[in-house]
Amino acid sequence: MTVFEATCTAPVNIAVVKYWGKRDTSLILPTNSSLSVTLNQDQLHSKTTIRASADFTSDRLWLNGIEESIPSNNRLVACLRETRALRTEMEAKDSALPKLAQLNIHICSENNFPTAAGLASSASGYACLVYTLSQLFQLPLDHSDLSIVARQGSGSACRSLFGGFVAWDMGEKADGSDSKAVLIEDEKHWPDLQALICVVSDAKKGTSSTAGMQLTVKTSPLLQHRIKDVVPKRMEDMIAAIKEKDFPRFAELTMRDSNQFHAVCLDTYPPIFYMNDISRSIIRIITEYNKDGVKAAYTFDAGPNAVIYAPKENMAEIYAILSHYFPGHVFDDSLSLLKDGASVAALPEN
Ligand code: 2P0
Repeated sequence: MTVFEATCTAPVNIAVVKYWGKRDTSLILPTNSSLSVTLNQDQLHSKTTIRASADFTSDRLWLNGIEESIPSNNRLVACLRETRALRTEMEAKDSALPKLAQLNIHICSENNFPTAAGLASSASGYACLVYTLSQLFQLPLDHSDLSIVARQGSGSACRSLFGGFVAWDMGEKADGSDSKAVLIEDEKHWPDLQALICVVSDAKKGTSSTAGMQLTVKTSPLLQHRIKDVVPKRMEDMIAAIKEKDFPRFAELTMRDSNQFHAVCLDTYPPIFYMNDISRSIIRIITEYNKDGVKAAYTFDAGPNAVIYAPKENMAEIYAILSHYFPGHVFDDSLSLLKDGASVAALPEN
């Protein structure tokens, strides 16, 4: 029996203008546009293999070697439904195409980064799932089109369909057809920019992003100010800073946006805390390091781990300073260019 198979990898992305809040929770439509930097996937990626065969009696999924239920995962079901519907349309138009849409599939997905790196895997994971399905089904879609499907797996996943600097345009339409990822500049644009990932804690976060952001939408007046008065202008400024490779401007916008994201978490009722004392110490160290001119930027997502962006020439010094204050196990201290991969460092809890 013929087995059809595709294998793909997809990268991790770290937002510099954060996504936080949905206006539609089932289609995953955000309350604001966002922008991220994609880390090189030679070092950090999800890898997915999907097989389709008439021999398979049901759809099955393995994540990092452990079988998971598909029917209980609405988001995964949505990605499968959307891609199969597109394949069904293609098969209806061209009878010579193999009938793949009706076959059961087996999905095997794994991350090459250690769990201890504290990176969210849903972005690279869903981007990879959707891209691999598109390859298996030979879908005639570009990466922006595919991002609309990946978005329905996890919002931040839509931005992992591109390398480099990627905006997620929130869109306006109720059906989500204009809420998609757009490439701002590719991964070759700013090779001097590097990222260092500081692992403060690898513990699972207390409040999931999905639950946390909806509590924020429901309860935080500050979020309303952020989405109306701050993010639209910040998106424009950030795109200009990236295009001009203006590091001090990029860095200030990145740090301000991280600060405001954590402020809206604190403004949520009851409040959500993602940073801890070590996270706040890292902010103080980077602030002190920047006192005579901005040489590094911190950003924190829905957890205590820091990502530091800096020009290549400053990275060894930043690494030495952080290692001095937070000596600990180091996963990988190679300070390669961002386009060649992020550096991953580990910092102890206290
Ligand atoms: C971001 N985060 O822009 C922001 C910054 C966390 C803080 O995207 O519910 O895991 O799957 O759409 O994508 C985390 O949210 O949430 C996130 P869902 P997701 O990267």
